[in-house]
Amino acid sequence: MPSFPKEKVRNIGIVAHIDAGKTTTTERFLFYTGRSHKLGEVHDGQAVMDFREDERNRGITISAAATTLTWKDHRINLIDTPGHVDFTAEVERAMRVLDGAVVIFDGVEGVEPQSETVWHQADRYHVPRIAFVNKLDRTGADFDAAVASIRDRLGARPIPIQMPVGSAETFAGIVDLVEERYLTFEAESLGRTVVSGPIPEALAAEAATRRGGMIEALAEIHDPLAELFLAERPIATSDLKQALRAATIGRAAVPVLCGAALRNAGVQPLLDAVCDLLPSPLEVGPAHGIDPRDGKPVERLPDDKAPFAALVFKIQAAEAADLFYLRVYSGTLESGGRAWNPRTKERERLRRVLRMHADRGEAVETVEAGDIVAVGALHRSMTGDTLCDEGRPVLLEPIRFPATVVSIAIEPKTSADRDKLAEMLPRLRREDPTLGVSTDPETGQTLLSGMGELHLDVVLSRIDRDFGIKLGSGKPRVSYRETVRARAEGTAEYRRVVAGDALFAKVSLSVEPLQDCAATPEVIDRLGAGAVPASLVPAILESIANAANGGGLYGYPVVGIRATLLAAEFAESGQPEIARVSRGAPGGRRGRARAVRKARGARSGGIRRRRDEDAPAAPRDRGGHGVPPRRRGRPRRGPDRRDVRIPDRASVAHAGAGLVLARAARLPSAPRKSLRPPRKAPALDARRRAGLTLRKPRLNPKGVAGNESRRRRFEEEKTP
Ligand SMILES: Nc1nc2c(ncn2[C@@H]2O[C@H](COP(=O)(O)OP(=O)(O)OP(=O)(O)O)[C@@H](O)[C@H]2O)c(=O)[nH]1
Ligand SMILES: [Mg+2]
Repeated sequence: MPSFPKEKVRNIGIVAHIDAGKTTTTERFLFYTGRSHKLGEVHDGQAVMDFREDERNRGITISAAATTLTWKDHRINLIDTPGHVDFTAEVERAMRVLDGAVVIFDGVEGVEPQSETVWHQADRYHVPRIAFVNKLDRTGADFDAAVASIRDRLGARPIPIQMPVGSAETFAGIVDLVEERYLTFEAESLGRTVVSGPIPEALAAEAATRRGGMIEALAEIHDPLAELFLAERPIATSDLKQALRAATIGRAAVPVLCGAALRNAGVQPLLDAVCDLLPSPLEVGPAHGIDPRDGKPVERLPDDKAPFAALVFKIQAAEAADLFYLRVYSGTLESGGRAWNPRTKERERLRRVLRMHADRGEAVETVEAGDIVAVGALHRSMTGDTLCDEGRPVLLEPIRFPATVVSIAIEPKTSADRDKLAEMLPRLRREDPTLGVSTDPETGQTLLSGMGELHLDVVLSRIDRDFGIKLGSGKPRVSYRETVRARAEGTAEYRRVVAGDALFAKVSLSVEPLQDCAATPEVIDRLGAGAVPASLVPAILESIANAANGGGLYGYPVVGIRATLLAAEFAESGQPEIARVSRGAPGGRRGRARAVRKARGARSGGIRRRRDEDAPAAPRDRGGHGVPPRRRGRPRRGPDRRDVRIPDRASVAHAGAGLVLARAARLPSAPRKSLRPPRKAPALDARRRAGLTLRKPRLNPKGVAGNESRRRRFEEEKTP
């Protein structure tokens, strides 16, 4: 089968703030290109691209959806992305693989917060874009103000290539400044018929002024046009189109179009602009990666004859088999052929290659450079993996996903639900790399973490509805991080008597902020030789890192700091075995307990006594995330587990480091609470609300419950 001419392929994404009209515009694309025969509306729950049940119920896009359209000899592979901040990772992966983007703005609001985010994502991946100012039929719509906000808030160079005629209820049509035509969209045919006529007399002067402004702006960045302009020679439409295309692809300017997708106005000219102004895969240049064998940089040209290279950018959990979305950068591969995954060092067979149309797939025989397709059931590939030619391997740059910011405790209702959940969670995580699964160290409960409360709510309802797993869940909590704003020094002493043995340590530290306030803490040793036994230094450094991780002033992990160990004193008296045991003796919990007993010798009751004197209170039921911990036959935190909590050298240093960190954070520099403020929980159903009761925490300033109470106090202060 002859391959589709690559210069006529466009891989584009539709990105914007929530509700700007991405899906509404995409539905018109589908309708006018003949891909769908009915106009699906988001507000009727009928949008083809929002095919998931939760998308239709909530009226928002949650998961990016792909389709392929044909418009004027061009093949447009399009991804409609969600605008809600909780699903920003969907935009990230789309940006990673797309060659161009249509950024939609609300004609009333102009640039909104998420417009800025997607704009910067596009900047990061060097994606050329065109802007579409939508909703000009809304009261208060102001095209010029929206263009000004693109310039002022995004620091871009917007060049309007259209002019709206009227606004809000008087919005009547569009003047195409390049072709100098007046376009109206016939209501009876749902905008299918575009009437193109001469610019009405009354609009001619304004259109001419705006056209002059467009040419001047383009002449500033496009030399051939500048020459024509300065020589006052006639400028043909083709000259203008050429200049616009070069400026867009070179990311020197952003052409701005306008319309009202819901009123079916301005959509076909936008499709024309996608074909005329955005780049083909050939114009984007080679994909960059490294050779996994020697780490040397390699390039892959968008050429069918080059070795095969593709990136897995999305995995969609489906009932029958998961679907893996690929962007092919070079080479070709037959359906059923094998590709090499350099990360897993395994061959993967590309079975069932599909060109996706929202939730439907159309089988294709061959994938080639520039394609975006989905394949069924890869074995161990993950999002961000490269699939390539085994003989000429390449590792393409993976996709970066943001850290999770909110977590919630979940509790399966029955043991059958627990088993199903254990099977489902890895699949859900594979689909959604921004979903975290961990175990609460305080309660042993499963914690789901995600990008926001809406994200977690969507995941929970999906677990319930799609997989029939019944869960109790707690209160979503923001995963705050703390950092310090200024350098501070401090010294802490640790004196404890453990079963008659005196332990002593004194640690001096400085703590200072790093430039990157979200960076993992750096710990540096500046101790003079012989200050403490050399074997102790790694333990102290590790303990400082653990102390930072264990929580600062408000009990949240401390990030973005450099802690420097300035001085340390240490006195050891007996019980070296205990120290060793505590740092992890072989043989698991029981093995460690046995070792402790052995270390204690014949002193009966020693363990119990030590626990009474010293060990933190049993970490049971601190109500961390508001769900009672599950009951098991055997208590999770039995005596043998607590044996290993005896302070050892590491925990001595830990205590000192913890104090210093806390003091540093308490200085006038004031802690910096990074990340976002808590947002209002979305409506949770009554059943889950029932799970929100918080148990009163048992306070213990030394143990984790101390963190817990600090965090709770902080959150109570913060929550409006
Ligand atoms: N008045 C008016 N409303 C519009 C227009 N375009 C879209 N809408 C409405 O705006 C709402 C949101 O539209 P969507 O297309 O779902 O917006 P979206 O950008 O896809 O939203 P998310 O995917 O959830 O981020 C819907 O109710 C649309 O009917 C328009 O041109 N004019
Ligand atoms: Mg949408």
